[in-house]
Amino acid sequence: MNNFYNFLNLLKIESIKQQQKINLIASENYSSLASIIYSSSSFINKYTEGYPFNRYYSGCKIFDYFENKSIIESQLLFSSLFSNVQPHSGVQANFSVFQTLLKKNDKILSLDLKSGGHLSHGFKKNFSGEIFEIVNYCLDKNNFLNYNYIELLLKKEKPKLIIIGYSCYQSNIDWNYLKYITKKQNCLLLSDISHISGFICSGLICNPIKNSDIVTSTTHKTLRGAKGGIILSNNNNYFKKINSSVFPGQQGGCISNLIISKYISFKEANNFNFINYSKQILINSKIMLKVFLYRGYKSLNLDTINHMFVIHLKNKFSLKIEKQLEKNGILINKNFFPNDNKNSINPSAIRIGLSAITTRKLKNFEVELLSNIICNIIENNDINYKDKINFICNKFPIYK
Ligand code: DSN
Repeated sequence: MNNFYNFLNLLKIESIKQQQKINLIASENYSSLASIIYSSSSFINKYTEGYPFNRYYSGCKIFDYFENKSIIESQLLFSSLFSNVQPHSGVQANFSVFQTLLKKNDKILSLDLKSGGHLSHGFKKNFSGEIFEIVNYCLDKNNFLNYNYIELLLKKEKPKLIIIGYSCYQSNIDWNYLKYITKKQNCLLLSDISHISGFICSGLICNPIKNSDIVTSTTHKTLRGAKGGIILSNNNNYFKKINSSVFPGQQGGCISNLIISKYISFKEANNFNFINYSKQILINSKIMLKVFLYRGYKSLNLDTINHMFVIHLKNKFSLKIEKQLEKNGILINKNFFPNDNKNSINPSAIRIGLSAITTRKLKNFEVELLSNIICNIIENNDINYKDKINFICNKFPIYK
């Protein structure tokens, strides 16, 4: 009994912590109360192996209805002909795509981890790096994609698949041109839009669905939903194969309660208010980056077209800065800078994302204030902004 109450206490402490911190972690956000309620519904008890109207257990009728709704809503949201909403995560979505398109030892061309690639895009300690042959492209000296260089690698290496989509890229991606050069070389194109899917369904970043063989995304970053993954495609050669790669290829039963919760977030994102939300993230992100640049910091580029940017810390240690900011109530994550010669525990940069604080409705004035506070903390480790951050957090509650 005692333990039970302690657990409840820990949950309460976590909620209070979330409320009392400014969260600038680019891969996090706050899903709506509706989405939380559905994610903790009684479907947590239900096994639902299979697909709508074709399950391996009985009693799935109501879930069939919800999964179908979730599929249709995500297709509407991303203008896709096919959607699989079952992947437990973005990594599992990517692995299902690999299983659909590739065989063991096939060659993948992907951005290296330090330049903004993802673990599941072929990092050598990840399963993707173990079972496929990985060739990396990197960014040019100004930290932009270099399409000529990618084309050269496509010709030289003849990969079976190229992965486009990154964990910290601030600039536009020319998917039309990428489709053109990959088709010429008979290379398949996977777009992993995990970080920017909210911008894509808001129409602020172009939708790569027509230019990609398959698209994957997580559902909890700019899309602001329950934690999970999704796979989309317009190529009907793959629909059946993707489904069988997800189940039974990669997973058994899906997490039913989260699929219903995903439906709620797709529905919420399919709304004019969500477009305004995405527009405000972009405004906030540009304001904060501008302050950093004005204060003499270097970012990947001089602008950002999405919710995030990376800041080089010059001679400071990111591990120390992360702790200094957290002590003052601000959460960020340490990040590599392209060609970083430091290790992943203490890389040269930090990554900042504005989606979570925009959900809390912080706008231009507060974001500029906060940006200067962050720079002051980075530059002076004795400074104390705890009260100010507390004040901002109280003024902008996560849930009203
Ligand atoms: N590593 C996560 C991110 O922060 O981008 C994605 O898995």
